[in-house]
Amino acid sequence: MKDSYEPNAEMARAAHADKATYDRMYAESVEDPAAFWAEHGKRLDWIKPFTRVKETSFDFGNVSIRWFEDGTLNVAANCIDRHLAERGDQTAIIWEPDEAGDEAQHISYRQLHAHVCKFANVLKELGVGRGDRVVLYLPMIPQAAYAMLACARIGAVHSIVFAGFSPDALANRIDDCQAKVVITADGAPRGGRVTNLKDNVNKALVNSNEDPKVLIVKRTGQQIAFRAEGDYWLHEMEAQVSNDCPPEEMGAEDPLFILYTSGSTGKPKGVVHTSGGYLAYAAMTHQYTFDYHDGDVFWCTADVGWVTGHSYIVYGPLANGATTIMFEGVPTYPDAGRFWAVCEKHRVNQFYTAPTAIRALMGKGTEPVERYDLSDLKVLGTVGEPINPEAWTWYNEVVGKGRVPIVDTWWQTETGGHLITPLPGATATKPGSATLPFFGIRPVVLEAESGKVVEGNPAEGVLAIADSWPGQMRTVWGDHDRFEATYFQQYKGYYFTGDGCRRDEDGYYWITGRVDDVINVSGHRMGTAEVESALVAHEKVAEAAVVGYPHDVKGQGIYAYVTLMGGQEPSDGLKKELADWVRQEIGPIAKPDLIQFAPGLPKTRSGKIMRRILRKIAENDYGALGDTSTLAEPEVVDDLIENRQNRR
Ligand code: 6R9
Repeated sequence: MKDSYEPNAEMARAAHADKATYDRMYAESVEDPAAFWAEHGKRLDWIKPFTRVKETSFDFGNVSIRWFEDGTLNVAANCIDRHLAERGDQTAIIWEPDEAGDEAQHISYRQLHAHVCKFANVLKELGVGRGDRVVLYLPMIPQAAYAMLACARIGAVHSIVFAGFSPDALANRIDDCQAKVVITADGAPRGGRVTNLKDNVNKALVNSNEDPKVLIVKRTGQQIAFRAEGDYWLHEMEAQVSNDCPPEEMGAEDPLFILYTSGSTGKPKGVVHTSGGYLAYAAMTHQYTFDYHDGDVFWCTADVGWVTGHSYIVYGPLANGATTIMFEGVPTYPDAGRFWAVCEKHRVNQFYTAPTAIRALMGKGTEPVERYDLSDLKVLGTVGEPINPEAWTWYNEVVGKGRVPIVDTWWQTETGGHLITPLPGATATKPGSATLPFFGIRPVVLEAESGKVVEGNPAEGVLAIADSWPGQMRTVWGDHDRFEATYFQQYKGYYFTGDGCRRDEDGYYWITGRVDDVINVSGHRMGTAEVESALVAHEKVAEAAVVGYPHDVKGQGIYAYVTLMGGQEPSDGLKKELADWVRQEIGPIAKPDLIQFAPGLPKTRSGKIMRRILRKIAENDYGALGDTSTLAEPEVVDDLIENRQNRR
């Protein structure tokens, strides 16, 4: 395995940035961020141009992040209307349905405009206006993009809930943001199986404190439980509204969306992104990181329920007038060649996926890749978790045939867009490293305990960011104190990412994973506390502790230690019952991979569960258990080791 790859010279010549350009622009961006972003803020169409650029403070107690504050714009107009004169007939969205045999749809910018305007008028008809919240619980269909842009057009705030989440998770989010409308579909086909989304919404509303109207997209035509009151079919309402809907003039700092993400406590945080800064940053990173050029076909395989789908299926690409693919299906249906079939069929130029998908496909061998012509590929991207060098190399050699640069993009829901990433024409890559910061990003490595900045290379510690960038989240919905406490309290003056990292002798960043109680399952964040509270909600469970352990395909798997209520007998049947219970409570991604019944959990004398020890046991790493002398009952550890569930 090679450990470094220079950028391809031919690519560098045509790229938006070669190494010299990156070096120059990066230096400018950190020396005078206000001047740099004043220039690059102009990539958007402003109704009233901004005069104030950067007003940001990371001071704990007074954290405030405002970009382009006095400018006004409309995000949907930036993603659609301004492209109409030049590229009205160009395809904006290619929709690839779940069934490989079903026809793909090509939606031009002009058609997108009409769809979004109609959708926006339907929302208005349902009483939605500026600042109102709309929850989207949808499959990967074009209407998901229409709904997002329709909200943006009328100044409403969308909050997408991943369609794989349970009714309870949906209800919590509807309540937290007090949604006025929920948009869903009759059914969601994925990998040949159909989820009845409308049923889930009905269940959620039974437990919700809110009474939102429900707008239903007809996707499958299946029978649904349509309620006599409060339910509306999109197609029926669309027939009654005009397709003229002028965009609202919004402030740069008006919220565009809320997206809930797991943290180290049980309750998901509503990450708030605003309009001007977010869109400028999503668009600029989309252009530079993927070296996107006019006419290219871009495909991000994420779901719009995650931030990656927001920034790199919808907002970034459409702001750039790109052709973006929306894929309803999964990588392995009808077979393990599906990704590559779609790449060939739509002549994809930039392809962006997750390490977990690469590892799963790697397990199916090279034949499903070799069946297809992938010669249009120019850039391959990854996101979501650290990519192991084996998977990186397979991606490079088998998919890219050694001629396509790989961009390993490190970022978060909170950051809006890429923070650490190679640029294809500029950055030499090393398998497993996210490489160097994007324009305007000042990463620092801090000593975990003391918070001291680790100067010089190499360095190891936790990753923080020293200054704001336009795509940064602004607050936690309804709880600014939680925003400050989560990201700015522990290390004063910095945005703390929650990730550990290493910086090598060349100044390259290597993300080592979360340092908090968040685990990364197939690129999705799961708070261990969320899984624990689901487990203890089960009547037979007295106590539970959840940790991550290395998993070949998922990156991390979920390992749950469970103490049963008195009188309950451990059994394989009960394990299955508990795993299914969590699946039902939160969703399939939260289902524990391994459950171990434990008569007791290792605790300090003050009653704190020693997760460090549980993590080591789950990892089969007993040599490194560390100090167990502070345990109240050291002998429980021996029992845990004896009965561990891990393979090997
Ligand atoms: C975009 C997204 C964020 C967390 C982040 C980190 C991990 C994401 C990564 C990566 C190593 C990469 N992560 N990209 N780790 N290399 N290229 O995934 O957002 O769902 O909020 O997750 O994912 O741990 O802190 P989100």
